Amino acid sequence: MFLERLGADQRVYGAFSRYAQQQLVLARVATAQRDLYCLYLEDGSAHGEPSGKLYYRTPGRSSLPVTGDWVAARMVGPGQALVEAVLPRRTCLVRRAAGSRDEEQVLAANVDVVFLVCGLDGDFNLRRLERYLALAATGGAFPVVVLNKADLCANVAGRIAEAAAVARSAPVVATSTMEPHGLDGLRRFLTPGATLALLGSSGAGKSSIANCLLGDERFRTGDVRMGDSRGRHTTVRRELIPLPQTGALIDTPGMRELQLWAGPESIDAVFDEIAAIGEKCRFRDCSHSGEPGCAVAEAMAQGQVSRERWASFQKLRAEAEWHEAMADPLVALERKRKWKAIHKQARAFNKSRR
Ligand SMILES: Nc1nc2c(ncn2[C@@H]2O[C@H](COP(=O)(O)OP(=O)(O)OP(=O)(O)O)[C@@H](O)[C@H]2O)c(=O)[nH]1
Ligand SMILES: [Mg+2]
Ligand SMILES: [Zn+2]
Repeated sequence: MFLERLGADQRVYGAFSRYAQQQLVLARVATAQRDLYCLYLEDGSAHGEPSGKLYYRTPGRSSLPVTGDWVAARMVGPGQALVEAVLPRRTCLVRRAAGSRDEEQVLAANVDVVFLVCGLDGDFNLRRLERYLALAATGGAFPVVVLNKADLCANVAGRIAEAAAVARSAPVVATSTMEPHGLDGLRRFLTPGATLALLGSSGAGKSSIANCLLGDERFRTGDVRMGDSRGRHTTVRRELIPLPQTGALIDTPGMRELQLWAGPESIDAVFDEIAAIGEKCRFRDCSHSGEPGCAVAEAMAQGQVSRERWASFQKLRAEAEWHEAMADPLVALERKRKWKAIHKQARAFNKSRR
């Protein structure tokens, strides 16, 4: 069963069953570009477009098919299909759309494990890694931090330790596509029917890793600039490809900047040690910016939390809160009212101490 190999399980077949009676077929989206899709079918592949009903009744662009989606398709000719419905997504990788639109963009759907690839050359950046971890937390995919190009790094153990401090409970694996056993650390995540996705900046080695796991030079790779290790945006689309035995892999283009589409709770999940300390603050809604009895300020003074990580948490939290507030004016109003009250209390307290 080809689609089973690609990850179709009870849940997928269950969600599809109502469409089976309408002479539709189950398919998985390999690529989705400008409303043109490449689909995997149980017996082959097809090109697809959204049906008029799907296209015009969609609540927003993010509900249209993306790479990794399970869909119900109507065959309208040899190798030609109309996608009638997108089955509920179990997980997704979502960010804020590039440009000025305040809109979410779903990068891929139904991803089990997301490899957050970071090169151990000039690409290594813990603050960026935190953003990627927040993206994974938002969509529910299991994150694995992949430190690639281990062959170029003199202190791999040190880098792993630094990344692990930020990754918290997420595994950190060092890899090299240049060494015979360089990807052994990733193999345990290739479980039956699992969908893996590769995310990271351009030049980190996502396509090189994909090719090694596929055992095939399926994706084009490109060299990086000498000075700053930046890639040249060689990969230009998101594409799902079956792995040799079981499961599937999604290669993606390097992201120039990652704008999150995350709620405050995903940020708290990524910075769980800080969020936990924050719960000990005197005020339940402490903004940790000078209120009395702030446990975070105390933890920083004692060196339990680094200044960089704290600044990063605040920045991402503020971004998330801003988006949340933008989404619903009533939420924004309520938040403002609460903060005002807290700051008033804090000012009064500070005054009384003086
Ligand atoms: N030394 C070393 N070089 C690597 C490794 N993995 C990839 N590279 C090189 O890094 C460069 C970029 O690799 P790609 O696989 O194209 O990177 P990418 O992440 O797919 O980049 P985009 O498609 O632009 O997003 C290529 O020159 C690869 O040969 C590695 O483990 N060690
Ligand atoms: Mg690539
Ligand atoms: Zn506080």
